[in-house]
Amino acid sequence: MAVQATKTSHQKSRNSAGGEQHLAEHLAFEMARVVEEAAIASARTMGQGDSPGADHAAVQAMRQAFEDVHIAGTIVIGEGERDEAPMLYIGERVGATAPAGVEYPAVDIAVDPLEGTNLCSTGAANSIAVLAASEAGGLLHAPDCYMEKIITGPGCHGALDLDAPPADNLKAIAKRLDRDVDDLVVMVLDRPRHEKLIAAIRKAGARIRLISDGDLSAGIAAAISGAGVHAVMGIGGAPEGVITAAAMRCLHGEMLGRLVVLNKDMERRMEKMGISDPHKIYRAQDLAPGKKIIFAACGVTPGNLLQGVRFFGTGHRTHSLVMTSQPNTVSFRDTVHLTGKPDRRGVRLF
Ligand code: VTB
Repeated sequence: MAVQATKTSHQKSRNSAGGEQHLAEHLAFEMARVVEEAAIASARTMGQGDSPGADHAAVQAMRQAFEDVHIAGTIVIGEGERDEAPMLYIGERVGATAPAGVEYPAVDIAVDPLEGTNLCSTGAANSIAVLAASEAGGLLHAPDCYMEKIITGPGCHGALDLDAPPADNLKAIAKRLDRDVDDLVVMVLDRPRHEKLIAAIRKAGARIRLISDGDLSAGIAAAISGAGVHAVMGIGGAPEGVITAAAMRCLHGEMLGRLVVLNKDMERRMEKMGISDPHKIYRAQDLAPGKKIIFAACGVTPGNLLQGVRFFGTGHRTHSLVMTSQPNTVSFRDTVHLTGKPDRRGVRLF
């Protein structure tokens, strides 16, 4: 049996003084368990060269873990439409069954059970299990398309322009961070579509880290000083963009995003999803407008921000980032899960 804190009931949280805050913190704790379960399951497959298998393990574990969370949850960003995803599909209801007479809070959830499936299957850095949650309506129902993004830290509010040349944005970022452009590190997805962007960043003199996947964890790193990344630029997934925005709401990072509309057909699909202006430039608060945002990510493979899952025979250890916007808390959670018989080794400090 895993060693875990005892659960308190929501009824108690609601009735106590500051109950709303307790509820947010308690829910964040439960959400941390959800991403940890997904991370543990997928981390077992690390380096096996089986991306679909890694993803499946994460999805299954996450779906199961939701059954212990005291919410009336709805997946708003997930594994796809109902007909293409058996679990965690968009519109799926998740959460524990409430006893008669008890109503659990309605929560919208955006999940990416394994962000960076290829990273996990090759044992590369920075794959994470991640989710964002909010009161109903607090997360944009983003279509599964691309999004053009710039993500930086809290110091860059109002300094970015998605239509400006990369060199101008880099100058603005450098100025806000009290340094020169050639001191900056920019993360960019290594894709042919970024050829011009990469050339422009190089010409401006900034340093680059090309990543094969995972602009979500890169975006979070850009908003946490000391993580060694000052900006993320380029085109990545829109669903990942919404989850990144939820993290930005907790970290006060600056983010601009615009959906990439390739044709009229896509424009019509967006209209159907309630997006009337497909060319709109979104900020974090537009993509994740919820008042009560919860964000939880757990490292699968070792990364910039989070350790990967470590297994040691009688248990395993996870490292998660768990945040709430109200109260505004950012916690790094280092958890030893003791699942086997007690042995001589016990718990290590690090
Ligand atoms: C990015 C990246 C993801 O998808 O969002 C990317 O962060 C965008 O799609 O890890 P392409 O792979 O088509 O460029 C991922 O690579 C996978 O979800």
